[in-house]
Amino acid sequence: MDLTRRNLAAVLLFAAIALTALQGLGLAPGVAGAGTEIVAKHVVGAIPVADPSSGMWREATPLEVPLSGQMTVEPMKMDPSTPSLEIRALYNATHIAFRVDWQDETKDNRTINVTDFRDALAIQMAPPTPLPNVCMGSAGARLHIMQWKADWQADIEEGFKDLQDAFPNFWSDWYPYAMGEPPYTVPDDFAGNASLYLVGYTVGNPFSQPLKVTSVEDAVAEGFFTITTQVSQDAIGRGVWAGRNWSVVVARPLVSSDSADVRVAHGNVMAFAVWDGASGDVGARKSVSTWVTLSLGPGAHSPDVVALAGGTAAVLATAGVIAIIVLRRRGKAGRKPGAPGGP
Ligand SMILES: [Ca+2]
Ligand SMILES: [Ca+2]
Repeated sequence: MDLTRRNLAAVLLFAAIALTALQGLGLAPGVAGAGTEIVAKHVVGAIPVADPSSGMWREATPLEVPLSGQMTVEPMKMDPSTPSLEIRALYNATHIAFRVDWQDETKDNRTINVTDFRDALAIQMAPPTPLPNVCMGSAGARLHIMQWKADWQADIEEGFKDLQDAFPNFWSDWYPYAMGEPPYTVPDDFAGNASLYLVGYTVGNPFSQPLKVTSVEDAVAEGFFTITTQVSQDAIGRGVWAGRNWSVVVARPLVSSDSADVRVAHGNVMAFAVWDGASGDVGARKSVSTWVTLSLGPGAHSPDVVALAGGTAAVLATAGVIAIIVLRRRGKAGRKPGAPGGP
């Protein structure tokens, strides 16, 4: 019996050592931890930003981060929509990317009706000193916030949808100067003076743009009610909903020329929030984490030629895919039969 116990202990010890060694070599996935440190794994070459299911993500050690309701400011959310997030991070010479997984029973990716709310994920980052208020930062302690929005992604991948899609049998509609006949297509039927009736679109409000180039809003905040969309949008991402689970990747440059972006650095603090549209989550009504720390794992912290090429290729490939989708949408909706003109 003692011999059996010793053998069992030896086998378990050997297995533990072997697993640790394999994890260290990146040949086995890490074990989800409940700590407060996200260890970003360094990779050479492209990061699978557009593919949350890529096997490369298994090379990064996942961190389980608990969530709570938002009970600081109105409108509050007393209980979280989901109990926790699982977070992994990869970085190369030019970019860092986070894959965040969480349970969600519903795919809420349209916001046409006034009762529709989107599923979303926000990642906030800041230097550790001065430590900002985890709730949207504080004066002089700015947060960089990147919010992936399920409806923005749907606009890119499935085409912009508007009232005529939610109410296809409406009686009539009419706009002065609009091209063609109702139901109108936005923005193609609103060239020239007709665009004045789409005020947000005309003045460049990023929330009103029917043709989007990223599903992630790049923003800053210095406290409650101060979140502001940045002038320079530098973050990209993509989410996949499957098996009642969202798996979302958000990526940004390690070093950005945009002064509004926090510099990515070992020891930065990060926090996360998710919204479940079916639960009526919007704005401050969200599920939130506390601070965790970003750790850049061993690897080339400075650019090397191979990784630089890989990272740049990844971003260019993603931008290319988005551009093709946008151009196809424009091509399809560019001219309708009977429309006297078109942009
Ligand atoms: Ca949902
Ligand atoms: Ca930016």
